[in-house]
Amino acid sequence: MTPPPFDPTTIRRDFPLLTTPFHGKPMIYLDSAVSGLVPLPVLGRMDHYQRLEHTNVHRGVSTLSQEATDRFEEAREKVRSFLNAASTKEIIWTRGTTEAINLVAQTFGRANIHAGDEILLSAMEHHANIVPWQMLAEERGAKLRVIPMSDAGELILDDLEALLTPHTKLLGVVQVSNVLGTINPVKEIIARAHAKGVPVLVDGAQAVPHLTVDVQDLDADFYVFSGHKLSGPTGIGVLYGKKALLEKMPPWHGGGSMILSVSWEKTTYIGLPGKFEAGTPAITQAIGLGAALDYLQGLGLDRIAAYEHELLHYATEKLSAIEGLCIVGNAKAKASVLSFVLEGIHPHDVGSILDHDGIVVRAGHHCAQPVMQRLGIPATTRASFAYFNTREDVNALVAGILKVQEIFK
Ligand code: C6P
Repeated sequence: MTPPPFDPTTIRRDFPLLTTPFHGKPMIYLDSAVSGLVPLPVLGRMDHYQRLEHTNVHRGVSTLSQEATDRFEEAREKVRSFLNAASTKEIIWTRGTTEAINLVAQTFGRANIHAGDEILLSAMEHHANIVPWQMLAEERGAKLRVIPMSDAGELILDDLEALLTPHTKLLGVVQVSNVLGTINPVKEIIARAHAKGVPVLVDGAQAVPHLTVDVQDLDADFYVFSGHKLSGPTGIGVLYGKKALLEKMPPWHGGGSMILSVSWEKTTYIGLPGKFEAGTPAITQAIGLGAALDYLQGLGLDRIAAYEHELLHYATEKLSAIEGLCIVGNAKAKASVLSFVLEGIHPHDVGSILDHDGIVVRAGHHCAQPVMQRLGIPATTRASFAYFNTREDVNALVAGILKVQEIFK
């Protein structure tokens, strides 16, 4: 049976914020890269769980506790299936992308990275995939090296083999840049790193809302993302790691739920994934993330990707036609992010004036200061698109930008 056409008008009804007056107008939300809106079915699922199903998990013999544990573990299975991981043992709940990367740095990193070693990162990483490694490098006397990028915002991979030295202990790369929208060829990068025996961590925070991800096909060693960019709630994220690697890594946080036995002399730990999940987890949020995956899969991940691709193309054409506007990030492969600068106008002013018109965008360095330094700009204004945005939203953005230019004339 042919599915009905992708219809953002109907989908928009699931997002009350889009019909709530904002500065006296309906809101135009073009900031899904900072955090996605959560649709009603996901809110409903969390509300239902919290009202009628909630207690702590992995702790009790009560029916309520066993059922809460089942719901929580079903959510983990949904994530496993979403990423096509081989096992739920490879899916570790975290608070988000940032915590997942810190977990890898503090466990895999501390166990494997020593004085004189190198960590190779790309020039377009978010601070979340720089700072944890810098902290570790400082502690260990290791060194960060950087895969350069072109002015268009594409990684320059010509010298990748030379950058992968016998000292390289990990390569970290973002799949989709949060500033430039660039889709990096992570499968190729992983294959080339593996040929030199180097494991790879992929930051998928901006990729999972827009691309179909198969961690086995990518052969990623670690893959991380946040629930709140994926139509789910904040406070929940995922570390995927290959079982063989996770098993060798020491635990990170210690406490309840991650132990097999504790005495004053010694503690022993349970296996995966619990070894990395000390304390009461974000149960409602994990169930919410599972519901978000159901919701997105119900809309069709391929259909979302195709729709957003077309919308980005439309927006790129429209914004390119504005005199005095320069798009930042012109890679051939891009997803859902459109950064720009306006000649003679600071991005913060652009963002504030658009905001008064009910258009929500982000202005700043987007937690990627090295990208700004590389491009020689202090900041950009960034519009980011989701499956509920429409051509009308793009037209409103264009009108808003023209108004900003008029004010600064
Ligand atoms: N980027 C943005 O506006 P957390 O905060 O842990 O959920 O995600 C961090 C993060 C890591 N990697 C990438 C590529 C990201 O885009 C983000 C979050 C937001 O671009 C907020 S700074």
